[in-house]
Amino acid sequence: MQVLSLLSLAAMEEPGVRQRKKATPGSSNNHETGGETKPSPAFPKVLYGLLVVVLVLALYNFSAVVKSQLNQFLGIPDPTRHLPGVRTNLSKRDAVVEAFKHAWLAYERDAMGDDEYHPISHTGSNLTKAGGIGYVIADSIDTMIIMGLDDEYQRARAWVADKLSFERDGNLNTFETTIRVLGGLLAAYHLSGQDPVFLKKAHELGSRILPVFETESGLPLSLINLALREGAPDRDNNGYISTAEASTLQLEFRYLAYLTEEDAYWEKAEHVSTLLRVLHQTLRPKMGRYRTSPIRLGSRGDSYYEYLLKQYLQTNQTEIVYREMYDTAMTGIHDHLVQRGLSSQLLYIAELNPQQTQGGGIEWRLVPKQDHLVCFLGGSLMLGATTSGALVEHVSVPPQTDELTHQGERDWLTGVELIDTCMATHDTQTGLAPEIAHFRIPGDRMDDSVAPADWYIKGARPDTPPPFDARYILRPETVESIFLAFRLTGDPKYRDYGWAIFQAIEKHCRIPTGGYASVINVDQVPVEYEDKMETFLMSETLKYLYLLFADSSVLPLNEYVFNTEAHPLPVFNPTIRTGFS
Ligand code: DMJ
Repeated sequence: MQVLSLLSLAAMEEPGVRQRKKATPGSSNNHETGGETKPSPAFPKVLYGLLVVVLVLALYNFSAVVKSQLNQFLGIPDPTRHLPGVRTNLSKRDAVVEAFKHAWLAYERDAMGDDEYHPISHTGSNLTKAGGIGYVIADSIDTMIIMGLDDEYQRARAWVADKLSFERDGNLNTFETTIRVLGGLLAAYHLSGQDPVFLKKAHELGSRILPVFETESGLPLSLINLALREGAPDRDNNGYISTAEASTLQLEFRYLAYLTEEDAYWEKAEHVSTLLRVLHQTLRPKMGRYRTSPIRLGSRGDSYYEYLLKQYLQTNQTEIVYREMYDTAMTGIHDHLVQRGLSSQLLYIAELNPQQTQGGGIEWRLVPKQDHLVCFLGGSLMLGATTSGALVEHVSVPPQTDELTHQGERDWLTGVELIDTCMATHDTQTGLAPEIAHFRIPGDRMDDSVAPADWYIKGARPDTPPPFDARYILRPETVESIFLAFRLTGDPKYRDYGWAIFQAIEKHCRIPTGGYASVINVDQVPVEYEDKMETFLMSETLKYLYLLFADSSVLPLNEYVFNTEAHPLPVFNPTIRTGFS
């Protein structure tokens, strides 16, 4: 199409060229009117002109730089700068499907219907004594649809239709239930071609969760009793709810509102965003019922930032307020949290911890600690750069500098570097990354023999029990970012990264009798297991790996947003508008 436009532009210019030549004394036309029989001197000029056109066209077609510059000069959008098809890597994609089946079939055999799975003891367990609500099943069902596992899907669907009950008189975590079960049912509804079973269950669950918002402030309560339809505060956390927990319900509730046309879901979830906006804009954490707490992209903070961008994307980039909140937050992160390793210059995201000063004030201390959870941010920044940070409607793959705002360019580069850092933390005995990495800083008094590299696992000592930080619990964040980076760049190095992680999981986490287990020390071979297979292995880690090796037309990024548990929800044009700006 664009080649055609260029040709028609060139054709339109031709007469003008001839006209100018006509007016030139001694030009070929003068000879033509003179009726000369000898070859016209204009002929070689036409040939010459044709040669130039052919040359330009050849360059246009074979040189991306010339094409891009010509297009830019002529104001023509360049198709090659848009999403090129990324082909499936069949053998790697199928290896991931096999891994999913290895996990699912073991769960189905040993613990069907239970909320959690323990692959070494071959048992299941539930989150409350009142019985399970199918955490694993709801979390896995959309992955089955995406992978085309029809037999497994039919059995899981039958369980949802016949056995899933929310009449459970016990306290469940509001955030986890929303992102895993509600998110999973909503994605299953969409991907199954709108099977009403899933919407009915999602609607019922949403209505049972809704009472958590019945608080003085409108901030949700951390726990929900689905049978009593009553929220409850988390006493272990003195009744406080973390930023991430309060702000990671919105994609699910908005989509539920859109499907059911019940505005309450939208409004209650959105009210939380209005409260958090004030909090983050004024940077006065000690407001009213807010408590000063660490500022971090890891646990208790992570998905707040993720959902700022994704709320903007979910509503087809129409809710500008979320873009503004996202942009402000990313600038804050760059101003305060982005750091570099001492010798390697690895880019990482530190934490800010509040400390009481002698005068009773608060001082913020930078802690060189990065949770594995933070690794979601690399891909998220890149996705944000190509949407919130884009100057054009369709950004190239990979983006060209002139397509991004200054902030978009900054975020893109940070995202790329952060993924490399996350990959560097896989440089362990197992090739798996630890739960938490610390980075060397001047004067840290770390012994070089314990922390020879730029990053280290705090508390790890030979011949002593491994610290909590040394675990790998099948988390998805690095492969999530790798998947996004691959879709946005087409750079095969990301498939290599993902494949290396997949192989490490296969080698060290796979239990021969079925399922996958967490390992308690990524720097010890052979590994010791923790008898737990987290549900996010099947909902996130294996789904993102599958998508990494699949065709880029599977769940295109401009049509879907993935909730924080990797459940894809479609982008839609909202009928309800944000009530704040
Ligand atoms: C998932 O349950 C979600 O991604 C959540 O936002 C935090 N991380 C876990 C997986 O690591």
